Amino acid sequence: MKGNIMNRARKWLAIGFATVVASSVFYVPTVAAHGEKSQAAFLRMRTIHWYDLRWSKDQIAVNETYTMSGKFRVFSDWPEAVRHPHVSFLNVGQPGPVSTRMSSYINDVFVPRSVGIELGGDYSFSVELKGRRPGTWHVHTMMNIEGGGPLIGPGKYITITGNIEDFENPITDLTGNTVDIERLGLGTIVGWHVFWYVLGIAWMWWWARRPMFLPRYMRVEAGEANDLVTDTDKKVTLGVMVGVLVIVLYGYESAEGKHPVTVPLQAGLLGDIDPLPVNYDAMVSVDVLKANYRVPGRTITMKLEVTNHTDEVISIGEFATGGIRFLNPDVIVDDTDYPDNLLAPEGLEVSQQDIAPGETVVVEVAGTDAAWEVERMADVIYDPDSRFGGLLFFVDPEGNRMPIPVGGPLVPIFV
Ligand SMILES: [Cu+2]
Repeated sequence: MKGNIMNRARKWLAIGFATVVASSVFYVPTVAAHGEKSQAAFLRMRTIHWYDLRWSKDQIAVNETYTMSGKFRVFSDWPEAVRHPHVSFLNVGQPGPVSTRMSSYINDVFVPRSVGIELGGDYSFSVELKGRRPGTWHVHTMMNIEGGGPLIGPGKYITITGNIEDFENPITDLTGNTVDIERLGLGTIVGWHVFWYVLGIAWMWWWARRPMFLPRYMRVEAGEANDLVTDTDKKVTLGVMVGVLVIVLYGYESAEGKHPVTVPLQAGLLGDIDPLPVNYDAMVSVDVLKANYRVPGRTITMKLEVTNHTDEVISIGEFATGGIRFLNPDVIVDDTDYPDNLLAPEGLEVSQQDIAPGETVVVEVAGTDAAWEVERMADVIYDPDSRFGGLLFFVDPEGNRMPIPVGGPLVPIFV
């Protein structure tokens, strides 16, 4: 009976093992997701909207730099689950320092620390990155919000060629020395750690040469504890004690002599950055009359009341949400080499494209693409707040783009 159960267990183990092996052999990942897909769709649609993104290159060599730049809108209908972005950090989503961040700017303010950004504001940003580790890496724009977590922007594949051994990161400090921070102080750090570690081992060896436990225990029990520590032991102990103090003092003095000018870590919130001085929302007003999405499906539809406050004819060119861009090909053709998996070049259908100056119209807009499912926006069905947000881009005859936020309840349709 027992042997029977064991046999059956073995059989199922073998089947399970074979299944795991087989599935991993046949599984070929195509487009890798890097965290953002698993985040709640309503959070991704109602926090930071990245747009006008540009990557100066997507092929670089080790030590070569590229720039990731663009704009972002801080959505005004910010979800309760994320704290307001008064302490935010402009980050880069990549698997470790495959490239190093040389500089980052928001509205031309250098932002090595956290900053505050305002709800409803538009900002420009740029990040310069320097190739370090060869490979093909999916690099994301990203904003970390204190009390909210990582808000991950669109990711693009960047290929770095060369050899990591050639990577250099030279900086000139304020005392005029040029140092390579890739290797700066490495010898000193390793040297001191090894030295103290060896000293600790030597101290233990000094005592552990002699029998350690039972004989000593018995002699302590017999009242002969004092005989366990010899005169030589006492001299060695004193020598080590004085030696350690002298070496610490020497180390301190020599470090002071070598680096007479040092400053503490520079930290602290850089304060609020003012949004770009352009008020797109005053140019066009959009009311969402209703918005739906089909379950299962890959389409979001909106009925919008649009008023054109400008004195030019404007056209609906794009709807963007959660990094996905649905384009109306008659108005906008992407020339930025936007990531394929997030781009729907012909994904936007509109019942009326052009809106005359001063005119108020009701427009039906439908965004359709596999990305809606692949990026799991359709998973808004699982979210506790079925509201969406996004940017609708209107384009004037000169080609200027006006991002106008849209948002509101998003109601699923099941039949
Ligand atoms: Cu990624």
